[in-house]
Amino acid sequence: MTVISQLQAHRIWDSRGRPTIEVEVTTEDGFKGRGIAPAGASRGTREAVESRDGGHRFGGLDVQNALRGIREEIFPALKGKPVAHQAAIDATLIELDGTANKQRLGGNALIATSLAVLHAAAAQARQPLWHYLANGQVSSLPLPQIQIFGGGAHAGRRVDVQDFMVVALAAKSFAEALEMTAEVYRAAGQLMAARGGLTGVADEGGWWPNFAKNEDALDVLVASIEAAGLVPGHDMGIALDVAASEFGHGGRYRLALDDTELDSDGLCEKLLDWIERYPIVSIEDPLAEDDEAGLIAFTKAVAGRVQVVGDDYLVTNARLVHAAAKVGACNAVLIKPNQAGTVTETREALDAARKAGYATIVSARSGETEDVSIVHLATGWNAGQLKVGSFARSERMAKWNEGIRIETASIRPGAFIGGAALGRMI
Ligand code: 2PG
Ligand code: MG
Repeated sequence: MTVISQLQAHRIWDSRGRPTIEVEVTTEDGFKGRGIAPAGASRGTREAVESRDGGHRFGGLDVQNALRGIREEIFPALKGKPVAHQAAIDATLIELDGTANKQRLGGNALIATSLAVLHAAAAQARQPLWHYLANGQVSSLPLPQIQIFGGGAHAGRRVDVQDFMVVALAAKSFAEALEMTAEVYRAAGQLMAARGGLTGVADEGGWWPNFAKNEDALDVLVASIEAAGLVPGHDMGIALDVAASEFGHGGRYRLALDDTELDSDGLCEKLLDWIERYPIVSIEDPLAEDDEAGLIAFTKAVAGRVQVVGDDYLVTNARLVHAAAKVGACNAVLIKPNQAGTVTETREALDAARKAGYATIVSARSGETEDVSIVHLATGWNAGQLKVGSFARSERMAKWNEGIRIETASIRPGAFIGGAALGRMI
């Protein structure tokens, strides 16, 4: 069995022009794998912590300490280990770091290394990554959630809600889901231009949210779906990431754009009202990560109708997913590898979600690169759904385009289950 012989780490740059980590693993027989750490802006407090140098250089975001840790500690520990033993390698990384939140070596150092090992293992198996991960099990292309307007922490808090997205419910294939979204994205740009509100894009490529109220974004979204010749709620649904932890703590929520402050029940009511009036099929982080009672109440109120996704609240952590399932909070889990810190822990969170009957959505971060690993994870692990940001800018399009390549090259017809991938039942 082929073993790791070389591991190189260097600083590259992410989609926000910030430093990030790239690791390249080489096996003794010359197979290579590359992993890159993405970076979030709206982060859960319980996710794996990045190692950043602090100081003035690059706003304190340089990663030299993390790179040193990879070279001086991680490489010696992994050298000579079989590249296909992902679980053992990830266990070594976790042990080496030795902290509960990976703050010593850094979640960014660990996930870049873990992903590089995974890619090298697929390379030595001479398989595309998704195929290697599927390991003979059924796999399918995920249903995309694609952002049309960016907001919250990704748009200078111009609006409070972070992601206004669409879901191509009627698409028969991944490629068709993208075709439908392309038309909606274009229509939304034209509508914004007509309103005099077209002023560029937010961090994930969604149109800049030039709105007077949060709800206006929903109106323009519905109008965009119609302008694209699609039927809202039938062909195309709406998905929101409220990212409520960004504007709410201790059960109080301050919607700056709407100039209102709501308690947990008040925000629940507002969202329920939106669900009545707009074709919303999925809501992520409807309440803050510290508002479990609110999340339970909201999940119960929309059971069977709307997917309720835990991101900041569950941070791709199997233990937290188990606990949420026990109390009935959320019915779907966002799966972000860098929140967990290793591939194995990411997979454990996905397995915990499945066991609980929760849907799963593999997700990118707002700070991304050309790395397309998450498309392979979503497909190979048969996660059902994928969230990557908008339909513009190459760090996003690289991933959508990778999905097209996988679908074109390899998947059996009928493998795309479309809207059926949404979790709504719990
Ligand atoms: C999220 C992600 C992606 P960030 O909240 O789901 O939209 O944002 O990477 O900034 O946490
Ligand atoms: Mg989120």
